[in-house]
Amino acid sequence: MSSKKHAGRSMSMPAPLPPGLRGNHGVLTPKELGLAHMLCGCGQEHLFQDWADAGTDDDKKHAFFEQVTVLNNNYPDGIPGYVLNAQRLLKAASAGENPIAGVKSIEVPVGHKLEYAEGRFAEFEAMGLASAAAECCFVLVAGGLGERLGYGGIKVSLPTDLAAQRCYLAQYVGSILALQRRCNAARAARSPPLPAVELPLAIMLSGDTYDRTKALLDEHCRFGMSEAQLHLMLQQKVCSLTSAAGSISRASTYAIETKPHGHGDVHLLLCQAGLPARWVAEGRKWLVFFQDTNGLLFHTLPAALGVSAELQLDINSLAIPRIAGQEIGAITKLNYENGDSLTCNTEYNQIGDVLHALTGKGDVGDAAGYSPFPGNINQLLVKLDTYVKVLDSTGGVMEEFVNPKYADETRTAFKKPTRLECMMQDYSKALPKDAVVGFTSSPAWINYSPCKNSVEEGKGKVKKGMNPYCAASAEADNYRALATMWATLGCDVPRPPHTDALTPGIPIAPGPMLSTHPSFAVGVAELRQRLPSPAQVKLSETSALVIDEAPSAKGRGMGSVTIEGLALDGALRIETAPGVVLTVRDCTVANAGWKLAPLGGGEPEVLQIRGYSLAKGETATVSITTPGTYLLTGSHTSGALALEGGGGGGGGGGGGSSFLNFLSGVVAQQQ
Ligand code: UGB
Repeated sequence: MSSKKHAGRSMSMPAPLPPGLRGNHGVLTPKELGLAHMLCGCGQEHLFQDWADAGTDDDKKHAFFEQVTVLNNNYPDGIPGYVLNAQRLLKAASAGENPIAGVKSIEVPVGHKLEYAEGRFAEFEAMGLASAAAECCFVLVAGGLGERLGYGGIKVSLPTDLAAQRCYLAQYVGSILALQRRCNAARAARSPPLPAVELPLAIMLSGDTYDRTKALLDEHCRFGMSEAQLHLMLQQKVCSLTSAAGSISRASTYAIETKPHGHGDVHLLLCQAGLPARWVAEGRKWLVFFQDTNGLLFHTLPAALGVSAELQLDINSLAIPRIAGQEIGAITKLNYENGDSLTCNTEYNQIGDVLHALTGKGDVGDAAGYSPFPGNINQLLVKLDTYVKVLDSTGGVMEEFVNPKYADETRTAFKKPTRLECMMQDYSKALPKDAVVGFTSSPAWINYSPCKNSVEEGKGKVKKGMNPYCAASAEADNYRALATMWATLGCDVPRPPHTDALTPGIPIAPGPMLSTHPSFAVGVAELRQRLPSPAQVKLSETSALVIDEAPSAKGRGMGSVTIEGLALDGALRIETAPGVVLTVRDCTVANAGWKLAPLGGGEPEVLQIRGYSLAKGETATVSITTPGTYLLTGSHTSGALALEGGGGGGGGGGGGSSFLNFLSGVVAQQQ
């Protein structure tokens, strides 16, 4: 992947080998000796300190050079290029150089602020779904291990909620496939019909997450995606550095300490894989970048795609109103003295200083605490043809930065090793001057609630007046988002105020546990079809409703479950197989239901990071496995109920009540 300019130079003028290496000439291959010269040529002789003479630890020495080969190959211009960049950035950091030299003012960039189902929301959404969605490719960055969350597993395997137990990866893939089915239905209805498309998904993983993510995908048959539409990319780490001179840190006598280089690696990996160029050649137009644990991601995506399509934005940053001081970047427009301007993310650890320098005020909010600058949620909609041009000119290398924690005021020694980093959103800094840049902001309740922080970290955020962004808040916010959407359409869904009764120090939204499969409804117009008479839908504060439908290619719209009338006070789980079309009408369900319960100790980590478990008392389960058209009606008001539907020809079912009636024939005649 790299041009290895520096490696070539050091080969032509070999640096003298340090003592630790001289005794090893006999055991090292010519290639290994070349790498040793290269390292010494860029000031890394200390890496060979304490090396034993030939005959001792030889396997470890060969392993060391294998590691060097990987590190060298995975950085443009190799390790020498990395060291040079580090020296330059560390010198600037040590001198306290102004990162915004030449900037004369800062302002809020142009963008659309959308409210759910209000103003132009539905119009943008329709625009996004009509064409842009069929021209989309998706890129998930999931190389982060989630140390802040205190979870040992991979974050994409975490359930978005305990009610449906669907993991983030299943949620994401399910959402992409739901969009794909809508696109293909619309394409098939054209005259002449357009061929079906598959919407590709590329996932950037790291050494920490690759094997487990691949195993998760294999175990679940890629959650329904085809092999051809899924691409896994492996992000490598970079060398850690111990000094401003760019000295590489040792993990042990024969190993280099490495650290992640940041989510900006995604551009380099996409460029190397040649995917964007291939996608453009296939006629695709948009690229959606997103991160690993935002369960709300797809609620606003169609509308944001509509904004991108209407304004032909080269980059559209999805955003939420940002609370001053919140640890999310700020979308800013920087105006330079030479007349240039740059719309970009200013990261949360810099925005305070930048604002202080430019406005004299720092990162302060309005009366309600909000910064004037939209908050970056690292969901980026990028115009693909421009992206390919930028990759051609940059090789996918985005601007890097370094953020050392200095040991004292001399700003030379570090408290712990540092490294160069790069950020996905800094793609905007590589855009040509005439690029069209904007943002689409929506309220956080519908747009952003990731699962990033441990309970303890979350409590700290709450003390500062912010969303804790932990497992408990993410789960509650997922339920609350659906509850708010249903209520906006006119359903009776209570939304009591936040409380930390169950999760001390972390106030979360109580209310019904409402969890629907991504295919249930894509967009507000389709949700209206799924809930055609919202005044007839009432969920109690303590109810749980899970709709886990397998998508139906037939039936009314693309969703297979329509709720015309339901009064629920308890737990109802509806599962439908492909080809099932179910209407819920004049239906009452009451049972003891489910309850979030405090932990007793010894629970698995997935519950510990939440701080509670889910106690399932009684559940009315409706599981229909045979294709056909069904009506769920009547009243069931005692005990648990389990109905396994047969149907199709009108048979099957169970439970011995009028709760589930098979009306396939009758409804089929109506169609
Ligand atoms: N990630 C990788 O894939 N590889 C890496 O090397 C690192 C991360 P974090 P961060 O939305 O709250 C970002 O660590 O970097 C993936 C924005 O910069 O969760 O602190 C990782 O798996 C910030 O502006 O976030 O901050 C995850 O999916 C703001 O938007 C993603 O990158 C902030 O996110 C983000 O990694 C936020």
